[in-house]
Amino acid sequence: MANRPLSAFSLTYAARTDTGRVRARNEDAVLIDPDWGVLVVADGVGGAHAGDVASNLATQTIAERMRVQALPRHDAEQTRLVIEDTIEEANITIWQQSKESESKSGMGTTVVVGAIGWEWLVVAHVGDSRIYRLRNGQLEQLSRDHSFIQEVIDQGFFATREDAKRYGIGENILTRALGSSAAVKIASAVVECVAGDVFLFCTDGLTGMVPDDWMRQILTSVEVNSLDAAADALLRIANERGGNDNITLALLQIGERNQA
Ligand SMILES: [Mn+2]
Repeated sequence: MANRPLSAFSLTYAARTDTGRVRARNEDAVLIDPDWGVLVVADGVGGAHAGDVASNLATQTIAERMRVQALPRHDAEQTRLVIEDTIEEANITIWQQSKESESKSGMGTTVVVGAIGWEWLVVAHVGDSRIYRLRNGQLEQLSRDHSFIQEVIDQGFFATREDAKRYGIGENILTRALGSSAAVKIASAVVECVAGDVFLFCTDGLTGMVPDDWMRQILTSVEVNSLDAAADALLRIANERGGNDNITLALLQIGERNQA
């Protein structure tokens, strides 16, 4: 493991995953590895009972690959490409296993990944799990869902998500997922980090239950409470508002600059 600090900033992590109040099983998966500065959240879908197999394959494959191959931390663009390769490898692994047994046939998963560098974060995703950044009290969604509802909005058929829902467009149709074919298109970006930023990686079991402005308020309270308190609050409110789906989140707080 690295002796040098991964980042110019002190970093704090928190993660939670919960079955929610309706589903019998938790098919989400989450992994945070502070030693390697990596966060992964996945939401398993489809298959008979293999959604959790797919989501865990995604988090484990990505984490293992990170541990054997040191990320080029000085080079954001190189790191972004390594993260994309790693997600492609997870995709192949899930896709192959889905072909090998009947019980895993059709399994797939969303994935969101964050990998910290010196003064930046690489973010990457496939599917409708999301990445948000809180900065100066503003919550910004950094990812765009790979879902049918997002697509019809982007194509101009509806002005807002609420309009599309009123028209009967379902929210659960993914246009991209890991494991559904041998090749996958990944969305990725390099994001500069500033002291005070809070990054949220989460599944739709959180965003479908908790309005953005509530998430913003809870994440803003991190300044006075702890990151763990914010993680607990987000989970609790998602459950209080119905907990219709598995709820999973990972938080990364960019603290003060480390003293040289
Ligand atoms: Mn979900």
